[in-house]
Amino acid sequence: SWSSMTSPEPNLALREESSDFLFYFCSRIKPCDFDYLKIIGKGSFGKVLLARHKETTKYYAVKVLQKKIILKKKEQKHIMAERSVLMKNLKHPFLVGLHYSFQTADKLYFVLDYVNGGELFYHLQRERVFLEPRARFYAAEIASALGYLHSLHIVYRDLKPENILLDSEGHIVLTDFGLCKEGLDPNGTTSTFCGTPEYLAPEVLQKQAYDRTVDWWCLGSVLYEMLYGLPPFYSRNTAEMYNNILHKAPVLKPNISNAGRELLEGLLQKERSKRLGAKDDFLELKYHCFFSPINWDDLMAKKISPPFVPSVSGPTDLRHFDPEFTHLPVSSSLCSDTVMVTSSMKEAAGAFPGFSYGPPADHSFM
Ligand code: ISQ
Repeated sequence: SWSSMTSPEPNLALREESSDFLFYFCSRIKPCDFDYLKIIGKGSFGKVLLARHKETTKYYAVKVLQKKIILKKKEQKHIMAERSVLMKNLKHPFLVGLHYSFQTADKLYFVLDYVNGGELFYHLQRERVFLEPRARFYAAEIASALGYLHSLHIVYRDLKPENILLDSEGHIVLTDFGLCKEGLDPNGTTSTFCGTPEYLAPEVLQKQAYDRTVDWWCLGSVLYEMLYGLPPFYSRNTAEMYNNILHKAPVLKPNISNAGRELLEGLLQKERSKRLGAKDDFLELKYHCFFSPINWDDLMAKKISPPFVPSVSGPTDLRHFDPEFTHLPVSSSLCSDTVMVTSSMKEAAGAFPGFSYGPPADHSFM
């Protein structure tokens, strides 16, 4: 047979690359199918844009990553991991949905749900703290999303403020699977350090083995900040904060309920084997008394009215996005139809085989 005569590797690579090629020309979706309206987020790898699909006039958040930068950082495995995570057919009410991914010679594109209620922590900063029922609602929606990911053997790992958005109704949407927004250190050199360490679990800080329990630590950090107004272990001095995360007990002042403090103590356990969720994962949170007012079936069905509705007038209302981003000019190169297979770009172009994705296209005309 074929497979016994030749190594399967080259065949596989060929098939995957040509499928990208086919996808690009045959599918209904390509960069120029969208109008790129505004930049709504920016990181070292690329940016997130508000885009309108020309034909349907539907709005999407399109994440555009520069292959060159990813390759320089030897991060392509990371990106392919994000894509495969996003595409494990993930469907959950509190996880951002991926509609398509595709690539050109120099860029990768993710077409995602567009969410414009603002970052959860934008609202937290305005109000300093949330009352317990509101914090409980957000923590429950986040916990159910994390529990869902864990059930598929996915560890989110870097739950952090900027990845937690509200939709226009006030429900949680988690974004960014395995990508860090920050990345350039002050010298502009490459760095493996992603963002601030405030939510990093002790085992991650120490570069030890980690598992799904890191997510419960991060949830504890988010809940702590919602209730107390500052992250646990916070210090202006980063070295001190590191030290606090590793060695100090969290300060749990008695202005919150006993159930709340007990939950935080369980989630912010430094030793991961003792952390709440170490044994039965999400179930241990689900049945914790802090969450006893939550009907989890109603929560999943979005039947619980959000405690706060962000004021947005419509999809193009960008009031909750940082003007630092939205005032930037949108690059016109996003819709230049310079297609793959140009020789100088071949190195970058071939590095992400099988990246492109979309609903099956209609090839009956061929
Ligand atoms: C969706 N809507 C707004 C902002 C976003 C940022 C990252 C990923 C998805 C997003």
